[in-house]
Amino acid sequence: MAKIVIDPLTRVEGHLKIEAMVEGGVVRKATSSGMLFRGLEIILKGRDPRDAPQIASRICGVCPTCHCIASTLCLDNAFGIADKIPKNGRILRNLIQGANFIQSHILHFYHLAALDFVDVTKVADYEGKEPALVSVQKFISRALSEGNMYMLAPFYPRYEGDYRLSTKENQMAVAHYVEAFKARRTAHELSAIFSGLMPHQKSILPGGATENVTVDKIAKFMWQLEPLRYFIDNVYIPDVITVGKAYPDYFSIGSGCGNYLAYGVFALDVARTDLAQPRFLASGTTSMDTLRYASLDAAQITEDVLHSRYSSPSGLHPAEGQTEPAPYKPNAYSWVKSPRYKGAVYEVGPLARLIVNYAQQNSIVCSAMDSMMSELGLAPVNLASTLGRHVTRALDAKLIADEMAKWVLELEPDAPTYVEYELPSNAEAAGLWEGPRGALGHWISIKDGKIENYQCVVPTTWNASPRDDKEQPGPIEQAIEGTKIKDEGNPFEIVRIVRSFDPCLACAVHLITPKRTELGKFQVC
Ligand code: NFE
Ligand code: MG
Repeated sequence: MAKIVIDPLTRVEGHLKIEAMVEGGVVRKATSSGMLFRGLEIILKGRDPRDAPQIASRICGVCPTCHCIASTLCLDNAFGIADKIPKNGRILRNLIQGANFIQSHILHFYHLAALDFVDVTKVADYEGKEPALVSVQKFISRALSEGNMYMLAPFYPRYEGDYRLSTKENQMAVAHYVEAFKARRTAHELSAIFSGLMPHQKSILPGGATENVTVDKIAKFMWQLEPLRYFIDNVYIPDVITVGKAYPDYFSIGSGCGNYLAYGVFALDVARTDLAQPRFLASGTTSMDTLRYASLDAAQITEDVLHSRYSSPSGLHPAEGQTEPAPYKPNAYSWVKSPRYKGAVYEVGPLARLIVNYAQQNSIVCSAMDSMMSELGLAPVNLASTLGRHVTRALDAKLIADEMAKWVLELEPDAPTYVEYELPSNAEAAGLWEGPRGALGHWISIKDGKIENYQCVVPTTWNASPRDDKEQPGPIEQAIEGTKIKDEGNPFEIVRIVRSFDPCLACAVHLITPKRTELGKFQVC
């Protein structure tokens, strides 16, 4: 049996290690390990609850807005004002959140995952006019002419994939890699119109949002959203389709657990405060086997820690959750806990979000997904795959950007954006929302005006979870198991599968020297 160790698996957020046992060219067992302890849940204890949204948003620089909103929803609920948020406050939150979804999805495809399918060394003769592209082009040419591939960072070192795009398609993809930086800047600036700053926005707080709504800001937002919608429709989605047509087998590779869960995102009304709140993308669960929609019961969420580096009890609901680090716990191989729903393994993320809403027969989602499946000749089951996750993430970006163009027109200039509240001495509450990478939950308990307990279960906790108390592998582990590996010394199939989940372990840096020649370790045992 051969053992593949990929540590760190690069081009994901944070430090992720993947191990795979291969026999007869097929992965028989895979493990996913979060190699970083952060302890934000512990840091929050004992603090003023009103500090939680700002501290919790520091969990991540890529998805800070969803953490801020999940934390704010906890406080809205705890303070008894969840159904009193003014219309402007609700819409401002959606717009600030939507801009971050767009930024994050473009980042993931162009700057993290697409390089698994694009061969930058094929663009050496590109005659571009765009200055940024020309400089990328020059640096690639110099590295190739000097025969020093390590000059090609961040494109190299890499596993050598079976690169199938034509030279022209590769050239185009690298041009779009450069354009995508500008798109991401535009998305951050879009958010900042109403959030004041990105990342770690300053506007969203319990009761609504602080930024006043003016005609100028509405016009600026509309004007700035348009280039992003153009980029998504004319660059991002066509590029995903190009990759999909070149790699049709990746619509059957990396399928995963087949169960999907979403908390829902983008409030359309604040009349209700529970998971039945009308949201543009609704909460719920489904499975690829049945495609039947079921509503979600948040009381059925638990977190196992049998194989996680915590000494706290296993199987607790997050409202009762504990975070006691135990770095040397026997048989533990990850700092990630194992969230489960009704004891089963669930995938979260854009695929989960859209397939749940497809099962619920959300007409906007069904129409977008049916037309994409028809363009690529796919059935729904093919979306449970490496490229299915990319396709649904691109559609997620489009659907959200299109709705944002409508929401901004619903803002009412000079109308209130937040309501006042009183701080209770004691309360317990949850904030369930979605980040770009999927279902995000925060749970708070307040005692004597201070945070007594705070627990977060983030999207990557679901997807990168290790085996649970029943030894059920997590979604990423299941997606890798059963995969055929052409060459154990160059396991590009594994990194393609893992990156399709867009994992984010934490915003910390694990250093690797530029001279290090080893991408992973390969041993026969
Ligand atoms: Ni750090 Fe995040 C998103 C959240 S992932 S990127 O999206 O919450 O676990
Ligand atoms: Mg947690």
